[in-house]
Amino acid sequence: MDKETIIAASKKHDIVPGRVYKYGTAGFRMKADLLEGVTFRVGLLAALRSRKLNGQAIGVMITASHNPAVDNGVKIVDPQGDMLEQEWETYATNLVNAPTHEDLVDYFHKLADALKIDLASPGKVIAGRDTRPSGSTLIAALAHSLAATSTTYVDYKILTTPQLHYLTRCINTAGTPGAYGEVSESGYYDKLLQAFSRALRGRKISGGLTVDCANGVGGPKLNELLKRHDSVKTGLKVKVVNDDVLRPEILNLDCGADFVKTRQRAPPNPKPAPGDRWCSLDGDADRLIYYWIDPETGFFMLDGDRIATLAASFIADLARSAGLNGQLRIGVIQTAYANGASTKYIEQHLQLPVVCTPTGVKHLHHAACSFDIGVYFEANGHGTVLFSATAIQTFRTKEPQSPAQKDALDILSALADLINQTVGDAISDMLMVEVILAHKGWTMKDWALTYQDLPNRLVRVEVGNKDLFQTTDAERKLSHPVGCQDEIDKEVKKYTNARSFARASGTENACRVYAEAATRSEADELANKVAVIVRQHGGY
Ligand code: G16
Repeated sequence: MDKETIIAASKKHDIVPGRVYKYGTAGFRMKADLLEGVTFRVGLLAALRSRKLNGQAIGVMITASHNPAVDNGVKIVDPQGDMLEQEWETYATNLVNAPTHEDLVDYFHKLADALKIDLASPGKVIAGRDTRPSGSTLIAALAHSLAATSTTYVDYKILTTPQLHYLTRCINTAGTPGAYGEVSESGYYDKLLQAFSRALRGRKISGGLTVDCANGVGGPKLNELLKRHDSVKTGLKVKVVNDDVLRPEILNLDCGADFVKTRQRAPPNPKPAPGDRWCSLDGDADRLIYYWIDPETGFFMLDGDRIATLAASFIADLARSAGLNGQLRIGVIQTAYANGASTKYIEQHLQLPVVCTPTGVKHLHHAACSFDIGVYFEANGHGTVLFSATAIQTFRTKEPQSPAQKDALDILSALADLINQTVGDAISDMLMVEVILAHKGWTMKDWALTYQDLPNRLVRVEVGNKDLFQTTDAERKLSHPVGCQDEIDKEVKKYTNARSFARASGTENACRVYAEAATRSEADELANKVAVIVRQHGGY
């Protein structure tokens, strides 16, 4: 690989100097005009990663998800569709921060030597982007670095984040016993729709579903899926709203999963009618939040915790009906943001183990892999259900002893195809929720009544230096700034059934404070008091 070619290409896509870039929870994410050089350099890392892994395809996704339209981001997808291996996050950070073009190429070659990567071997990278206009400049920078490193490159253009994860896995498993699906966007829709209809097993969905697409990429992609869907057969009647991707400035504006979750209310436009079933996707369609307006009590949200409990209870029941009791380990993975009432419900009512990890699906995904069936969801609606190879094999090969057992095994097998096995996927999760509600014959109210959430509040706190905030105990406690946690604990003690924690956001330049308590006013008051403490320690 010719050093001069890479240096010449790099000069066309310089980083903005004087800043420190970090591969965080969701890759590099910041104002889009800072990202051109970063994306070029991410291309170099992807080129190395592919060669390190014997030429398997590596994915690069350009998105800033729930963040404003002026932001963008770039992250790397590993061959099985999972997040970039953690050790490589450090290499990505080092590569992007190289001060000069010459230092960049030196580090690139040093890394190749240290990791014993044969630069003459073939490499392959695929890419996708959300609907942000800045995406095309970033894709051009990526293409340039892949050309400079003679890496085969396929641009899949506009995709949801989970679709790019799907395609990456499909390419790398094609022709093997673990083949994940057809390598195309239409293959994705076909796989989901076939599995959806199999999972329903003749049951019909009742009542319409309105889907708020955050004016992001989920809108056109959901419309694509619906074009291929037979609503007469399944009963699913979807109305798509907030799917305008032609006015970039309205992306995630007063709509979408993040708006609904953090504001704890429905989007103002269009307004849900009482009794209707609604859900919201986020800007890149990997998060999902359900809600409805109870005609008596008003807005009611069914977030990632509710989706996790719904999925875990349904799957555990199916496993029992299939005669797999005790044969498969089922567990639920949450983060510190999970409502305390959901954790109690899973442990005490569903009798399933719960694991708590730091924020970021990569952590949850990893923990879910230690179960045969790992249900993982962040409260923000980001998550999926992972089935181990053993579990999938069992569903396919176990000899059913009764028609009920056959039913349960077939549904489990269909769910393993319906639920995206690579990463949280709002469209696939939505179909899963619809299947479960249809099987249980549940309304939104039935689902809402399974347990009562503790009132909670999430507050965003701007601080001088968010990096001062370091956590321990799966982010439930602050180790730094020293003394800050003691002050938080002192406040928490003043309230009933209360809990609060603070952490630095991995996607925004701010800290987040979460508080829950026995009443709404106590949760609000506690969150505000902890926010004051965080601000005081925040380095202004
Ligand atoms: C990303 C990660 C999520 C995580 C979120 C946290 O979400 O993919 O797993 O929950 O960041 O954000 P923060 O660190 O700012 O609280 P997304 O949907 O923005 O890609």
